[in-house]
Amino acid sequence: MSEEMVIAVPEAVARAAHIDRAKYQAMYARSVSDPEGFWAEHGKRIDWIKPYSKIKEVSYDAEDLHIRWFHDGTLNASANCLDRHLATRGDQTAILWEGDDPNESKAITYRELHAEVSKFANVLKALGVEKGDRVTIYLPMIPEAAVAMLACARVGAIHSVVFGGFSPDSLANRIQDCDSTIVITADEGLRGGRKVPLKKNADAALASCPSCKTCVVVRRTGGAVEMKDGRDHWYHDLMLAASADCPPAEMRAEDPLFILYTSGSTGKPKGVLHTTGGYMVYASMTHEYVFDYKPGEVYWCTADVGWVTGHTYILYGPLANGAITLMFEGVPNYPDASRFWQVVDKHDVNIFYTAPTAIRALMREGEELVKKTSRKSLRLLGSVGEPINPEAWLWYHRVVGDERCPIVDTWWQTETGGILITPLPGATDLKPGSATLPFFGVKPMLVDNDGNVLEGATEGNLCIADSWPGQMRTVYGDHDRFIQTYFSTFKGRYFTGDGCRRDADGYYWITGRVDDVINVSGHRMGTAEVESALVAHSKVAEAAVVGYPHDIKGQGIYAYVTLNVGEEPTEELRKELVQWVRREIGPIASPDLIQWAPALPKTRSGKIMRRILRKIAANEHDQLGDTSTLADPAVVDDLVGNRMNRA
Ligand code: 6R9
Repeated sequence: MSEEMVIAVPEAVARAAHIDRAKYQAMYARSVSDPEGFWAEHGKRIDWIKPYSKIKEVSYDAEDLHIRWFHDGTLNASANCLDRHLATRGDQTAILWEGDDPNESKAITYRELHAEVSKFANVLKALGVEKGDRVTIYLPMIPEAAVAMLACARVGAIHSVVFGGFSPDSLANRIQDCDSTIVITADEGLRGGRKVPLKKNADAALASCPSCKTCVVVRRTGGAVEMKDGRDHWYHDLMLAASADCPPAEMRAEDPLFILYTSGSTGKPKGVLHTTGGYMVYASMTHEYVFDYKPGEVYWCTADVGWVTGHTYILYGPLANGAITLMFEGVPNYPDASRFWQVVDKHDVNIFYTAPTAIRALMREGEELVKKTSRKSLRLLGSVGEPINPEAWLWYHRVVGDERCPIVDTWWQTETGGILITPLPGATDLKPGSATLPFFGVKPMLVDNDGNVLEGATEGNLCIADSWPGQMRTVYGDHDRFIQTYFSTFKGRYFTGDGCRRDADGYYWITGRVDDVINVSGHRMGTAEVESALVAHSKVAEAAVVGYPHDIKGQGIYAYVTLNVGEEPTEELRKELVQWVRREIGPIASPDLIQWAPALPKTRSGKIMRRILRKIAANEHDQLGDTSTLADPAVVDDLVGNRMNRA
């Protein structure tokens, strides 16, 4: 082992785990030397209606790009999450729901969830939803979100979940992009004691979506909302009349299961499309092995179902495995910053999976808030969403896990469907800050900017050499963009957009995005999206947005704004622009710092030199590097002189 700190697998953990070191090595070796045989065997962990005979049909060649897994098999995802468990654990809790208010929680059994999903599937059918139709879901973290998603899967409709923090405009764009004809929302959401006007936002969005003709509204808070005759229906009214008998639709392995929009390097979010068979195999397998899940354990992933982590590791993976999955409506610091650990004690949570930004925020509140809780039920911790700095890792390990619980730092993406690089708790010695080693069937590779494959201990662009079953299949409605974005930078390989270091032990250390995507509190934000929101303001002439290091968020949003001639750069305008971006995209896109830029640094050919803007934003203006291609060097002097981040 190399010089970094290493935390060895505790022997008791290895003994009790599904996978120990020897098993990992043997299984991994087979998974990459004989993928067909490996996945033929592991594909069986899912219930198929018609078994597959084909395993993997993949070409990463841009001329003929296709990705198909278990192609001739048929199945239904909701049947795998519900029906298959009724005989063995129908009365076991499926979803353990904890409300925003600490006095509100409920347990829903597999049998109850099966009935609710079947009813809502019948509701969808009665509203005219058919196989292949797109259904937009804009719900808070309430059980109805799971019901709606699984009901779509049951009838073969494609769900597109839009995070409740997105603005009416963002919601409208996502409804329009996939031509969805129905939206499921709630009167209001509840987070940290505050109400989120979901129905009001949906109304505003629907005003610009004429082909979306139906809106189903879940009553969550009872707040007053307008209901439009003929378009809007109360969820609970529709459910009253619905039958709880709805046979699951027989879907082909490659039929779409869901679309999930994610930010890229251009202004327009991409509709990442996942299909049914491979995704379900990969979601359930990674959930069982990465979290070493054992029957009866309480598993809690704190993500929102609006993100891929919520899709795969609150819903599909755990439910396919018959797990008890905890769903939390609230936030980490309400009523106080001890809430996570209170919930852990209240429900005897065994496995806890959260994001580094939450850990850093709680770390700042001090140990006492953690230490006053027991947490003795915990046995495994997880991290996802961004690189975890070793300091936060060690705090999580020592303070939250009492040095007893291994931490799985799981690297993956919306596009990958499930975890690709991760420790397995019984098999992998840990190094704080490293996502460690690849999961079964995953072949990471590092390449330089010219595409040359780098061997040994090195650093480069992270690519994946071959397909795995959970991989996205296309960008909805734009297959060329799929090929362009992921398979053309480095021919014949899937390019992740991340930079990465590999150490002498073969451990992977993700260093962050190498494209124009920034990671704010574990959420992906395209700088181009924020820029186009800014320039949509009537007083803004030009804008450039970069990320800068932020203690809690990981990265903060730093915007350089050039105003139209004659506009005054005032404090009011600065606030107005922040509000404007919040309204245009959503609170997660709020600029943290806005610097007035009389001009932006450009090359003689007019390209904005973002490298320089990043350095100034990071307060590293003494390391600007080569500035000889600048059209006007005085521009940079002005920006350095008036920089906003002097931390
Ligand atoms: C699951 C999810 C994906 C991007 C990814 C990378 C960053 C995620 C990470 C991590 C370092 C980890 N990322 N997990 N970086 N270590 N354990 O977050 O999906 O929202 O699509 O973001 O997040 O940069 O490329 P998504």
